[in-house]
Amino acid sequence: MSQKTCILVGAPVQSGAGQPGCVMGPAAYRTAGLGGALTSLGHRVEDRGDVAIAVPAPMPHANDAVENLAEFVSWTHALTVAAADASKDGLPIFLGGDHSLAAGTVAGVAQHAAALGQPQFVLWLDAHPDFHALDSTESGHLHGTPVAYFTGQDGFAPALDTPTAPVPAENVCMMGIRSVDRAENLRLAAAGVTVHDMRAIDEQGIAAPLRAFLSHVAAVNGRLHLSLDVDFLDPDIAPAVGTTVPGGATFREAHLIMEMLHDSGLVTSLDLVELNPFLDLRGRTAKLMVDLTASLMGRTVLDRKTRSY
Ligand code: 5AB
Ligand code: MN
Ligand code: MN
Ligand code: MN
Repeated sequence: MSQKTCILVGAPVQSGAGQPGCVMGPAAYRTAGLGGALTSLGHRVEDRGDVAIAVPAPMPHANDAVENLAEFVSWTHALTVAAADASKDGLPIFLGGDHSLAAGTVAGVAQHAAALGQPQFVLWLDAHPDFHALDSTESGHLHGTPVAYFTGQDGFAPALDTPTAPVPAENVCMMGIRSVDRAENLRLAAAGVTVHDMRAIDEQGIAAPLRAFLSHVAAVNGRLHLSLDVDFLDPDIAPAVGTTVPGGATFREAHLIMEMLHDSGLVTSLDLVELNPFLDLRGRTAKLMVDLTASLMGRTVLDRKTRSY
């Protein structure tokens, strides 16, 4: 197993969600033992603490539904810088915070990939595609917009410029999708994002489509960002999220993805998002997210090297 330097970056963002609680996410991951789980696997861990923003002046938008736009803009700028920086020093793990943080984290890691001359890919594990722009969101909750932003779709100007290194929509692979709004559906098809919804996973399992995606990333020497939304998981095993949708990934499907990702050696950055500890049951969702991260970073049931068969 290759030893990595894991850089923990807290992103206590909750301005993009419909209800408060995600601000407690970074503390919950630390409490659930994320750092210790990584060091026990032989990795180096550097915890950079939490990113913070100054309280910004409100920013109105033509779409009246939009909430907390100024906070979204400030977080996106701050996290783009933090992510580009951390990428230089190791494998960043962003402790969310709601999913609006991925507008910044993915823009930042993609900037670093562009500097290295490598293509950036994103594996998006979520019940939702988060593919609204500011003009199409109906809820106004900006955690529903980050993929549209970091793939450079229209509908963010003049609040935000297009990222300096947008991720091509064809480099985004989504799994677990089971709640898509009409405007997102139209835009996803036009942009060419690969979407494996839960129906496809029911029919094919997760291994075949994941293997196909990973061999493509490897073939073009790509860097891979994993964005893991708690609501990708079935709410029965992961209740601590504000946007539960029934019929999510099982415990084993989620672990198998992490195990295959570990074996691929391709993951270069990670978001853990949407954990709302206020909604958790005795820390079980926080602990599950830590265990999934441990699988991603090399924890196995059997040590392959010492297997006797
Ligand atoms: B999450 C919805 N599409 O726009 C909207 O949890 C849900 O980061 C967004 O995936 C869910 O409000 C955002 C209905
Ligand atoms: Mn999401
Ligand atoms: Mn979601
Ligand atoms: Mn959510």
